Amino acid sequence: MRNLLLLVLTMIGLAAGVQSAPAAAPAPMTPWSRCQNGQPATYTATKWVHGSTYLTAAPLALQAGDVIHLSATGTINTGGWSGSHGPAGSNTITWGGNWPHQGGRAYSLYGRFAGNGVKFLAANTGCMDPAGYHSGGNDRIDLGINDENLSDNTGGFTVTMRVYRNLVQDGGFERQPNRGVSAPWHAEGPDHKGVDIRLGYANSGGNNAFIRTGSRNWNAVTQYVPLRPHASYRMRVFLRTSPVFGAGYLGVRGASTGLVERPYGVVNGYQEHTIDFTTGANGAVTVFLGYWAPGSDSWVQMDDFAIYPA
Ligand SMILES: [Ca+2]
Ligand SMILES: [Ca+2]
Repeated sequence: MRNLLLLVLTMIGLAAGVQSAPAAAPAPMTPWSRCQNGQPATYTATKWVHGSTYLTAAPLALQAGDVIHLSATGTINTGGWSGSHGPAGSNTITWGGNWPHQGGRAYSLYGRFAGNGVKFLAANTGCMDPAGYHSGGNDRIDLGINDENLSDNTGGFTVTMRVYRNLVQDGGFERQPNRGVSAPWHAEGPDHKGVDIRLGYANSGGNNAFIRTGSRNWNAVTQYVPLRPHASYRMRVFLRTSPVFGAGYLGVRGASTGLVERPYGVVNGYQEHTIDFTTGANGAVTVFLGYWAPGSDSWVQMDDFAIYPA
């Protein structure tokens, strides 16, 4: 009787298993999600901006894919009858005259993308995607005070700039120009590997990388990633494999010794792998994902590599 009950329960369990949808893989972590969720920025720096500043470079430069957050504290006195102001300036929107930021708030701290000259209020931007301002690739923000007469100003603002950046470049393979593996990505091993360009195999976006072979060789996709020594990071990647597969390994290697690697096997549908590591004396690591092939046709697809401060 007891065995029968177990059998019935097992059958119910199997039935439930058949009916339930496969668990969706978690969304890849992005600079935007890191900022929105209040997680540590990849880089943080502050700069004192004097009240008489026309334009001065923000403390951190921009790369493609960055999300940024600018905020400021402090007070400036802008001379004459114009009074004292915080970073948001006054409620007056400037028009005409010699205001540096036409259409901005008078006496405010503003930012300006060096690449296209687009200006914005920099008092407290919240999470901000430079791509929304048509700023792409390597760029710089300059900071200034929106005042027609800067020469009589005193005081200044302390500006804090946060940059949320995936330390793996082109971690989603969206900027790969062709089917081969191109910089900043590299390959190990003699067999077929490359990038699927808009073939519907990606975990996110349009592209992913793959290795496919019937050999018994080691093949891997790698990237050299400069990091800070003696710091803690988290690596993430999504992967899936053929039903017949070999011995997979992913992780990060230091300059001389292996830091962390993890085995993986058959994965049906994209699955996220996370590895926490510390760099020790290494000022850079090589991120890798590969496998020893089983001697029959097999493949692995990979997407959304990321390294962020832990
Ligand atoms: Ca003034
Ligand atoms: Ca992708």
